[in-house]
Amino acid sequence: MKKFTKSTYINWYKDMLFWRKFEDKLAALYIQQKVRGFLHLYNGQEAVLAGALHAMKENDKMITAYRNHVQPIGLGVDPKRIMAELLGKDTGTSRGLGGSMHIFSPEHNFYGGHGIVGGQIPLGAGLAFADKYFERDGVTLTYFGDGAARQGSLHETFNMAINWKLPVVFICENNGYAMGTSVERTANHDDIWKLGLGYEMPCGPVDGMNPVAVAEAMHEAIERARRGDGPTLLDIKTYRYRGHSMSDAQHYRTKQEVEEYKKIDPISQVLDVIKSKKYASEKQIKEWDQEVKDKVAECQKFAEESPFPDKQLLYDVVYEQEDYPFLKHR
Ligand SMILES: Cc1ncc(C[n+]2csc(CCOP(=O)(O)OP(=O)(O)O)c2C)c(N)n1
Ligand SMILES: [Mg+2]
Repeated sequence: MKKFTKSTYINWYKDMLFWRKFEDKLAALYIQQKVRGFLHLYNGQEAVLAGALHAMKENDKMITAYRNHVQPIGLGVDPKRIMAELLGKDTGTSRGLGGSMHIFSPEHNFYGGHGIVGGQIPLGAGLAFADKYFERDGVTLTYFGDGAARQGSLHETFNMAINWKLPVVFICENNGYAMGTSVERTANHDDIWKLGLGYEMPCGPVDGMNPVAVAEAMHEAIERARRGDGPTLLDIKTYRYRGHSMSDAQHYRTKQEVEEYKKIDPISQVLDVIKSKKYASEKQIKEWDQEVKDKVAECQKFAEESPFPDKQLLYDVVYEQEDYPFLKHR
């Protein structure tokens, strides 16, 4: 695996801070009703992405649920286009037609962006199947929440994926809650990784607040898949600071609980390493913070100044099949 060097920590700090501030800006734009519909933010979970990117290689793919704005940024999609998508603009990744939950960019190996809980789990195995079938190098990182772990589709997919030794890593981003329901309330035990045991699938828990721990676990799982030894299930214990979505009043948890997790915040942990190892001066850190702010402002400016798509686009992206059998009965 690539080593954890000074530049690893510096890049992690700058990237994770950018992702967080980018999403803080989205929250503000949501309150101004410039972002419409649902908005599920990633604040607190950034180490899960930072660690994964460290372990991924060029042809590896990612698929996730609706908490999906920063993963494509990590994979190289222009963040200006993502913000534009959220504002429904023509310059967005899907010309403004997908919105928050549906970021998609196969050119960057990002396959969405899925609103049906657990719906992306079989799709992720399908992407991995295609790579195996066509003898292409590539591992698919398939993310889902703790709430999706009890879906039947997960079990059907696990069975096939281990049986066929598909090059996939199943990653449960266990943030403790499915909307307002805690993991403890939905099952007999809260160690989701144990679901892998029944399939004899390598599995285990991972500290999701620390990008080093995530990168190490991901590396092992990704390389296992790449050499043909099949899937792994990682139960990455993380936490989201914001509500499930912007319309969540959060009556199901206490403010103290959120504060406890902020003490082990991934960005602060990385910054502590930078400071203790003297990788950068206070002045340098302040400059990075300013760079991040400017970059977010640039995204906002681009998104706000972009036009909405022309109404004609609505007619271009739906179709009526002339010989559809039921049409003649209307
Ligand atoms: C099949 C299905 N059932 C219910 C919902 C409504 N719903 C949206 S998000 C969610 C909770 C999912 O929680 P989790 O998988 O833990 O993901 P997190 O939001 O914590 O990232 C539910 C029940 C849905 N979108 N799809
Ligand atoms: Mg959850």
